[in-house]
Amino acid sequence: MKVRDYILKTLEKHKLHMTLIDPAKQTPKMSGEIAAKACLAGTDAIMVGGSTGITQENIDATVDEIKKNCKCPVIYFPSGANAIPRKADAIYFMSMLNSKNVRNITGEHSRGAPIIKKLGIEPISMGYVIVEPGMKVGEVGEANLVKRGDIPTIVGYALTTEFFGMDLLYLEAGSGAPEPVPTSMIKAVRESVDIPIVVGGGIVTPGQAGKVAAAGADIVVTGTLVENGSFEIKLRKIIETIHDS
Ligand code: 1GP
Repeated sequence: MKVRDYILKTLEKHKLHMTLIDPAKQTPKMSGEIAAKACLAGTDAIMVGGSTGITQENIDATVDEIKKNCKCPVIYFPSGANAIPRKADAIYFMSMLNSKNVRNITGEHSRGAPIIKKLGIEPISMGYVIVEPGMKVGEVGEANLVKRGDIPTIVGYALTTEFFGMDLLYLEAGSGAPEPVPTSMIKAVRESVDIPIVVGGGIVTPGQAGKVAAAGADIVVTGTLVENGSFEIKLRKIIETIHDS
């Protein structure tokens, strides 16, 4: 089954949790171990990527280790066209709609698309919008950050994503953000578009995950949480909260 279909079919049953693993933060073997624990905890897919330090070597080795340890789909969460993992099941073909640099809107995409086509990786189109504080991805992506609570602007980007015919919309506060995207913004977006909404950045507790899901997120992403030692119990609670929402 295509990963896009898997996401849509799963959404008919429950909301999804995805675990983001950054290959630059640990060895490929350790990434494989994290993926194994995340799968046991019930995550629905593994996303692999990071804003900096991605090389063809570390991304390929990381995807190999994850696939050895976990049956979930592995989706590349790209930072550019320079290193595309050969064995990923799918790639978020994502345009950072509020970047000031065309490179992040369509530039890297037009360089990467022929490689993706050749490798036969499934592209899943996505509008990617960075909300304050944005953290590293806001900085390297040269984002014109959407202010926290700026409903008209976030709704404008959400409608743009839907009108462009993209599969998913990702509202990103940035990895390690002190707070997730405000629930008022997620609610307003939910009321404006029908496409699935992904929310990530700064979600580290079941309470936060529950609020984000209740506000209208269909897919909740956590990354930083799995980088810190023993995370299994907390992750399991977060995933249960999302699946029960
Ligand atoms: C980052 O949204 C993801 O792109 C995950 O963020 O690392 O804060 O969980 P965290």
